[in-house]
Amino acid sequence: MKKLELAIEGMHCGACATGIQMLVSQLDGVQSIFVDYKGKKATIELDQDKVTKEHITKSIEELGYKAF
Ligand SMILES: [Cu+2]
Repeated sequence: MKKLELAIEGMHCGACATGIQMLVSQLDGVQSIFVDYKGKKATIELDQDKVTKEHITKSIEELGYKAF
């Protein structure tokens, strides 16, 4: 299991953070995610054999935010 921190741009309220959390937590291989709206970042625990950082950032970008 790997811990990953992502910076997220484009969130304008707490609901944005919750929406990202809900989406990413449903991805196969994601063990946990916490999105910090004020800190503009996400902390994710993932199984590297099942999901890549690229897949997660792409999913977040499809919601209309920028993740890197
Ligand atoms: Cu919002």
